[in-house]
Amino acid sequence: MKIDDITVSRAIAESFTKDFVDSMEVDVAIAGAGPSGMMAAYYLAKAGVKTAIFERQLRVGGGMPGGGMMFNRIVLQEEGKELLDEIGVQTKEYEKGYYIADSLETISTLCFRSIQAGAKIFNLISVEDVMIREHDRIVGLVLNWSAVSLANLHVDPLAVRSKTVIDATGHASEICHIVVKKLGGKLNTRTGGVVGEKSLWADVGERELVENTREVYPGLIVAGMAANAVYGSPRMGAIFGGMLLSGKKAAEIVLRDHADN
Ligand code: 48F
Repeated sequence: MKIDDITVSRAIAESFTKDFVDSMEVDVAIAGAGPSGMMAAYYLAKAGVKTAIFERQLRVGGGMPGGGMMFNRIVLQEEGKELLDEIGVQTKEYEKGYYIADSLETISTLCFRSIQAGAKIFNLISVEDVMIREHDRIVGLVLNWSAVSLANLHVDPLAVRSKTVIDATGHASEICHIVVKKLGGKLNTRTGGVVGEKSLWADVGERELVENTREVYPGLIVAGMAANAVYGSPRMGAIFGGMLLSGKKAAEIVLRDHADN
């Protein structure tokens, strides 16, 4: 067969555009393809919920591929390890109750599982705003190519509508910051704003992370490190069980809410 260059180009452009246009109305729009965002997407897609993730970077994974200080390994406690067993990532017990996994194997499996379950992941796209309607409810995300802000170009964005948004943007908790800054929005934190993460304390940080994973504003759930930053809990370094459990809990909240409505 002779390869036609234009067929290759048309296949890429048409296939991408079809998925992108289809994702303009989803059940759940997730900002950030780190471990918590992809774990949430996996459980949602597996349950038949139409889910899209928008990721600013060229690659997915957020802070996971770098492991701890560029040693590409991550540590998990028992509950986190069980989630890796479920998606087929190998772990080794290091000491009683402490499991070690390869950060690249983990993040690539999370990406593979979430896409195979039916989630769409769009990389190189940044969330630059939210969409709101009456009753101060968030009803979607406002997107632009990451290259636009990198090149400092003045280009207007496009929008996607969703029943629920998940802020899985990590330490920066960007979507919650947007809500506070642009909507004067009152988050349901003790200050009404983003409280800010505390210094490293893995034991407390991991425990509080799951509690902090919740609806922080109507239509907006916060997950992963963003949840601890928003509610004022400690960071935890390169232990990742909490991130996975947080993603799973975010998915469970959505499934419960969508079943009620
Ligand atoms: O930072 P990240 O990995 O968040 P996470 O899922 O996991 C945190 C851990 O990696 C680590 C940790 C472990 O103890 O604390 O930090 O909570 O992934 C967040 C992703 O969101 C993307 C960012 O590029 C990263 O891949 N992101 C951030 N802001 C935006 C965004 C935005 N405005 N639009 C799109 N993507």
